[in-house]
Amino acid sequence: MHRILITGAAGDVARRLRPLLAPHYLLRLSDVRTPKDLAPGDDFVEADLADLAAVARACAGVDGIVHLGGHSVEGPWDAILQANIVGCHNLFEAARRTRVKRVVFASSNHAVGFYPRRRRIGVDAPVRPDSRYGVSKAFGEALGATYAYKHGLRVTALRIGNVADAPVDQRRLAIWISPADLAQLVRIGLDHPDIRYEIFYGASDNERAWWDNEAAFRFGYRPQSRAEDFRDQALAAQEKIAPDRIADWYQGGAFCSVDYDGDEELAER
Ligand code: 15L
Repeated sequence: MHRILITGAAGDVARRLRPLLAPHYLLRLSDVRTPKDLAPGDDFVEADLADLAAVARACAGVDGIVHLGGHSVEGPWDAILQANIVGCHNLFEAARRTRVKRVVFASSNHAVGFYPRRRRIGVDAPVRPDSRYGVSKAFGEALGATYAYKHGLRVTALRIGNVADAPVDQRRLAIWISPADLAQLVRIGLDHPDIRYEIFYGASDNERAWWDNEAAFRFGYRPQSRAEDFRDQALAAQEKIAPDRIADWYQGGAFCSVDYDGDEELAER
């Protein structure tokens, strides 16, 4: 991979990833808003993901795409529909039309958020989205598989936990990923010769992990960061958060408890 496009370039994850990817690729950036830290000479194409022609202009001439764009938390259906359903379809379709070779799609742990924390899941577990946002990420994973097997794109979906400099609470001790480890996974998706369609969990080397990331390890992922190194500060921060029966039970946390009117009895498996 030589020239890559990063969508959602004005967002927080892109801000952390850009300096880690810049030594290895020529970066083109795209977003609906201009990144605050854009430097003179940066290759930036403004594009709304809901506008296929604009997305195709952003994709023209790149070898690979890191698709971070879209709505990054739960939101009203129309916002999710435009940014993450229509927008994700436009991204894959524009990639196909402009003959991009690879897409790394930022999926999310919320595609499987309704598994209980006591259960360890691999990438083959059926999706259990915890929100409209989680459903849109499951949709993106499904779309990626279609474009991989039908149209020959090489696609990697990363079910990202939480990207930050350090885990900020107890749940994040299980799902945190450092920017450097995320960059490592992105680079596997962009460059590994055997990628056709893969799902990896975007997590660091976390003792409390709920996910079996064997698939990523097979492709050479060797996370360097460990959530447990930040245990004391994360647990101290947790003390200040009110207990929540639903959020504390399920992997997706508060995404599960918002609007919850499901069974009184929580899922054991
Ligand atoms: C996500 O998918 C979100 O993009 C991020 O903002 C966090 O909420 C993260 O999940 C999380 O689960 O902590």
